[in-house]
Amino acid sequence: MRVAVTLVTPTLALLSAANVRAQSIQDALRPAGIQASHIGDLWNLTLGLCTLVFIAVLAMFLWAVWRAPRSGAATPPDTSSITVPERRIHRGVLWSVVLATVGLFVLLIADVRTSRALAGLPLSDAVHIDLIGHQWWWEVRYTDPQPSRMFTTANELHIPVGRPVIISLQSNDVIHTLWVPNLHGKKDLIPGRTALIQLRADRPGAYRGQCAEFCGLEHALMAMLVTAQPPNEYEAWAEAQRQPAPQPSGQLEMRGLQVFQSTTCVMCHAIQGTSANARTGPDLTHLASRQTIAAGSLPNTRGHLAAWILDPQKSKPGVNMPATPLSPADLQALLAYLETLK
Ligand code: HEC
Ligand SMILES: [Cu+2]
Repeated sequence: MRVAVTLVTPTLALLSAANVRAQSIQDALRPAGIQASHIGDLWNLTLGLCTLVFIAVLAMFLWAVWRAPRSGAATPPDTSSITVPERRIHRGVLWSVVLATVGLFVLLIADVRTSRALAGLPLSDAVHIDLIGHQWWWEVRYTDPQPSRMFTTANELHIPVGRPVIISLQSNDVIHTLWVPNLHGKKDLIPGRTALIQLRADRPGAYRGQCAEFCGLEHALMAMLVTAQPPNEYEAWAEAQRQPAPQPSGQLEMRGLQVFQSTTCVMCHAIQGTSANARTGPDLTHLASRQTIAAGSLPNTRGHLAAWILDPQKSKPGVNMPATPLSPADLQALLAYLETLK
């Protein structure tokens, strides 16, 4: 299995080219949290048991072939097994059935125990996140009993190591599936319903997730990045995200904000601290603090941002953002402004 995974992973990485962040991992066999370890244990048990059965069946088959008497064309047919009941064969079949049943029950019990363990994650002091699936990006809302402490971001989750996280899942359009293999199994985002998933990261790191339900043309380019970090780093990140976007100070950046507010961008995007307050597209208040744009499809660099704004259809055909023709001066100003959104 390891071998297969090792062979398949680089191929997939090549296929999805730029959208795989080099430093993030996406690997169900390397759990980074307690929920994924429960699932990993179940997988190891299933693999171990099935390997034993496979080896046993193969060994018996080879033994039977090796033991069978050699015969030629002249050898008379051996019909003894039809006429004389073979007690040994009966016993063999009986034992196989008993062993198979016991094996299946072992798996069944392990499965139930895994489900119970997954449901038993202690949830005190949890971080609450609302995750909303869109074609083809993730809206992320950090909720809080105090409304002033809530904030919205997109496509990148930050979570504190060692603290439980309760993610409430909803969809804006079609069925999507959240899957961050290092942290947990899959869970569907179904329109009109709210599902919950509880997880905890026990090791800091960057874990890649992927929409795991075919949700339309750009399903393959609907990734997300989960950064699990020490609690103090997480708090600092959350505090920075709660702030509105800084007022631009330079001439160029001020002009960029004007470009943003006077073109179509404001019809779909929000930047806290400005008049832009639409929710059709990702919240851009802290765009520059994210590593990727367009749900993990492109690195967040000036060049990619420029190409994205001028013609998003080229990077992600079918995407729900139109091309915006801008003069080079306007584009440079807009980019300079977007880069201040730390
Ligand atoms: C009709 C709605 C619409 C308009 C108009 C629009 N966008 Fe978007 N934008 C979107 C959607 C939807 C996405 C998410 C695309 C995806 O990843 O599938 C997006 C993504 C982005 C992203 C990537 C954000 C991220 O974190 O991944 C940036 C940056 C962006 N838009 C900037 C702009 C700018 C600048 C303008 C104006 C020139 C603009 N958009 C106009 C809908 C729109
Ligand atoms: Cu999806």
